[in-house]
This record gives sequence, C-alpha cells and structure tokens, in this order.
Amino acid sequence: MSTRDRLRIAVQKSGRLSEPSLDLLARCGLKFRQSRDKLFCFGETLPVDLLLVRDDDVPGMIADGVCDLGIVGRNVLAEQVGEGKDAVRELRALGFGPCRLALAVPLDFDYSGPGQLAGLRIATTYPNLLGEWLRGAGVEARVVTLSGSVEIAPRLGTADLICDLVSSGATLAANQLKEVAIVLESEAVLAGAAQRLTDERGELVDMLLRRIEGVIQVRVSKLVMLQAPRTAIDAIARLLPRGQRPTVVPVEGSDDDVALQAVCTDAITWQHLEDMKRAGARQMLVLPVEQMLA
Ligand code: PRT
Ligand code: ZN
Repeated sequence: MSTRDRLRIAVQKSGRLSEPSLDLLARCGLKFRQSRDKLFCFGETLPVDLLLVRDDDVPGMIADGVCDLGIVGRNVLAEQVGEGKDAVRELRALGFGPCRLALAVPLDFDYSGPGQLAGLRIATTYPNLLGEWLRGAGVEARVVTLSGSVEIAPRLGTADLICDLVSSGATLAANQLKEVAIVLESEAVLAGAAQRLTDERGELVDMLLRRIEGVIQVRVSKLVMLQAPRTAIDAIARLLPRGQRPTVVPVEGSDDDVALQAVCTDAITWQHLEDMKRAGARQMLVLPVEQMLA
C-alpha cells in the first residue's frame, strides 16, 4: 500500500459517465486544476486528486492502490470482481448512468425461459456476469466473448443471441433483437477498497460519502408551497410525498385560508399535484432545493 496522504479518485476520461461524475464531485465542493496532459487533476479545495482513465481500468487501479476511489458502472465493477478484483467493492450507488445487462434474442425467437438456451451460443463482452447467471439458471450454453459490436453477432451468424447493455432499447430494435431477461441492473457507483483506509484518507472518504448523500438528497428534494382552506390541511398533508412535516402559516386577510410549505424528499409527480388540488389545494408551487443541511 502506498503512503500517499492525498486521496485519489479515478473517473472516466471521456464517455457516458465523465460529465455526470465531474458534476457530482463539483457539487460535493471539489475543485480541480487540470494538468496539461489532462490525465491528472490536482484538487484545489481539498487533498483529493483525480485521475482520468478508461472506465475498464477503474477497478484494477483501486485493487492496485493507484487510486482509493473510482466512479464506474456496476456492470464493469461486478464483471471484474469475477476476475479476482475482490479487494474492490461498491460503496454507494450514484443515481446516474442507469442501464441493464440483458439477454436479447432475434425477433422471431420464441423465448419461453432460460432452459431453452441450453447449447446455444451467446455473444457478450461480460463473460463472467453471463456465466454466473447461466450457472444460477442451471443452463449450459456457449459463451462467445467479443470485445465490441455484440449486437450484430446474431446477424453475422457468430451467435444465436446476445447479452449486452441496454438503456433505451433503440440499439436492440435497430438490430432486430428483443430483450428477454435481465442479468444485472446497473448504474454508476462509487467504488473503493473493501478494506477501509485507516489514515486521513479514510476520513476524506467518509466526508465525501456524507456530501454525496446530501447531493443525491437535494437532487430529488423539492420545496412545495400551496394555499388551502384550513379544514383541508390534514387531507393535503397526507397526500404529500415523504419528507418533513409541513409548516402552516396564516394568509393575510383570510380567516379560512392558510399557506402550507414542506420539503419533500421523494419525487413529486403531476398526480400528486392533481390529488392535492382535488383535496382543496390552490396556487401550488414546486421549487428546487439548492442546498440542505438537516
Ligand atoms: O472509453 P471507455 O472504455 O472509458 O468507455 P466505454 O465506451 O467502455 O464506456 P461508455 O462511455 O459507453 O459507458 C460507460 C458506462 O455507462 C457503462 O459501463 C454503463 O455502466 C453505462 N451505460 C449506461 C451504458 C449505457 N447506458 C448504454 N446504453 N453503456 C453502454 N451503453 C451502450 C450499450 O452497450 C449498447 O451498445 O449503448 C447501446 C445501447 O443503448 P440503447 O439506448 O440503444 O439501449
Ligand atoms: Zn470501457
């Protein structure tokens, strides 16, 4: 183990996770000065530096102690843990980069269950996760490991079906494939060494986790303000999504009406608003929350 006193976080250099990862760290109050080669960013606000790398390298860099933390898809982390990187674990799901590792078959394939896959060839870039799923389902199939362009394998005749990442499903549709089973639900996660750091870096990790918690809370939290007849307060309060108990204040010039405000930590939908309107609420406002300290 190295004796660095500054914490190092590995983040994807360019790709789907780059921008949301840097945005999350910025919201946690971390500011970086980018170096000329753009691979190393020096942390100016805290002793926390960034390494910009390929997502596939993140688990290995943590396992080797080159970095202490990393932001990576659960799919990449879980696949590599299967390759012996078991010193690395998921510390927290981050709520962005959602996708699923799924099995997809040609449109004319009449899928009825895993048993039907016995003896078939499945193309994937995730042989460990697929192998584990097949073992769990008690099916013996042939795993064809590719390094990319998995979705064209059935048309090329190199596989009967595929196991690949899906988000909107547009890529599958464009290749005349349909999704039939989910192998892993994924999103970006904060990964770190399974063994907790005992020096100052351990405290930095704890602080970062607390800030991430706050940032994620704020992302969904909303301040709801509305007016309603005093008699409707209870009914409306019951319809509010989970959060703080509402504050009720008088409305100038009216004995019957009150104003109500509450911070909701669960998402608010149009349905919530319509239900509250039916219960007597008027002039409803839903405002974003900028910062929160309970
Ligand atoms: O260069 P580097 O190795 O760092 O990047 P990369 O090309 O390996 O990764 P990148 O940027 O494509 O993805 C990084 C991470 O984003 C993945 O590991 C996932 O955790 C997450 N993610 C979320 C996705 C998707 N959604 C996704 N849709 N990764 C890939 N895809 C691909 C998928 O493989 C398929 O080809 O997009 C296509 C399907 O998309 P839909 O919307 O058509 O279903
Ligand atoms: Zn990659």
